[in-house]
Amino acid sequence: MADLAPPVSNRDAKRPMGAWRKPTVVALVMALVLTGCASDAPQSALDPAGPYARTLDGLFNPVMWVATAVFVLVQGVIVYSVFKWRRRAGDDDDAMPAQLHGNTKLEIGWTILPALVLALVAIFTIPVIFELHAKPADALEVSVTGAKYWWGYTYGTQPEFGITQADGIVTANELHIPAEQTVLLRLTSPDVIHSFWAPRLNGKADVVPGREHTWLLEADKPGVYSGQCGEFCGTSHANMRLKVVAHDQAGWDDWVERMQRVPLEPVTGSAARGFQLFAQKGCSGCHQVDGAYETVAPNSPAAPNLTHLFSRDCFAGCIYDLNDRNEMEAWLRNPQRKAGSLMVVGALSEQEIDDLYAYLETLE
Ligand code: HEC
Ligand SMILES: [Cu+2]
Repeated sequence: MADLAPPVSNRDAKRPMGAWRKPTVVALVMALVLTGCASDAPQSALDPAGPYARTLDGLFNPVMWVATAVFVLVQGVIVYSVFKWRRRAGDDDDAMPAQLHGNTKLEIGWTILPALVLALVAIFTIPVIFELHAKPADALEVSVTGAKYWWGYTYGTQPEFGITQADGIVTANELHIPAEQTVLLRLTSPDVIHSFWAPRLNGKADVVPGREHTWLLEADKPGVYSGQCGEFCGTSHANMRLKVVAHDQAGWDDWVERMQRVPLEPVTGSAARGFQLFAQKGCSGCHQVDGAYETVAPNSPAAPNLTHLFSRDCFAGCIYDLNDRNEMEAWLRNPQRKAGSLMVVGALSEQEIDDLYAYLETLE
């Protein structure tokens, strides 16, 4: 690196012209490489997949052009000045340039102009702020909990969306919604500040303890839209991902129907032993299973409701594949494989892990 920035003295009049070429080339190459990142990124806010994300994109574009114009103008003046008034060979090294102080016209100009630019940006921005904080009456409502380091979703009884069960639907990490339907999220946190972010469906919304923020989502088409926590919240912040699964009408009806069926308690074999172990090993102290383990220990950390665990594809903040049995067994063997995980269990024998797995598998 040393040769990139050789020690340069102000007085070094004979500095060769080529000295600045290398850093310039490096910077240009880096700019090219960085702008080349991830053309098919699944989480790109620049590839909106619903009306709210499109609204934001529609704000981003004009603001970016305004910012680009300001950037080009300011940098242009700087670059122009640097070249025009640079020190030339033969200049008198000890002479001071003319010292100027104050220019009222310029100062008024560069105060008013940015204020006007910001006012222009505000004209675009303010209506969007209101649009994104509306609470449409015909929306599907979901309460979202951002907890260390996973997402919980509770759907209250809403017969117009097929949810008729008195205690609604509770699930984790995968947020299921109908496509082409406004969804109103009510965001809260039991611990620290998180941020709910599914970039193709809307921007980030802070999830703050002791407050309820609302946020809107809507997907144009059925599909899976990935997202993640957007606010540093602790060791496994980067492992606090999520998926939004948007269904067509038939898919939504199936999902709702499945989520309202209470799983049967296993009575024989490995799964029945797993069912017993679920209480004996303390799992039920933290995890709820509807119809079987309804109440958790008062001081337990917030933990995913496991009633329909196997209706999902991913677990533990959507970082592990639920269709891969090895991932789940590794999790039960050592939940600390996810750094900072708040799941604490004693050592389990391989037999116990098999039995617990057999029980968990019945939770579909
Ligand atoms: C001290 C509380 C606690 C205990 C006890 C506990 N867990 Fe957990 N469990 C958690 C928390 C918290 C998470 C979420 C971890 C994360 O994603 O960061 C979790 C996640 C899980 C998940 C993934 C769920 C999902 O949808 O992401 C499964 C499965 C699970 N635990 C099973 C068990 C089993 C089986 C036991 C008993 C052997 C157990 N847990 C004991 C707190 C606990
Ligand atoms: Cu978080």
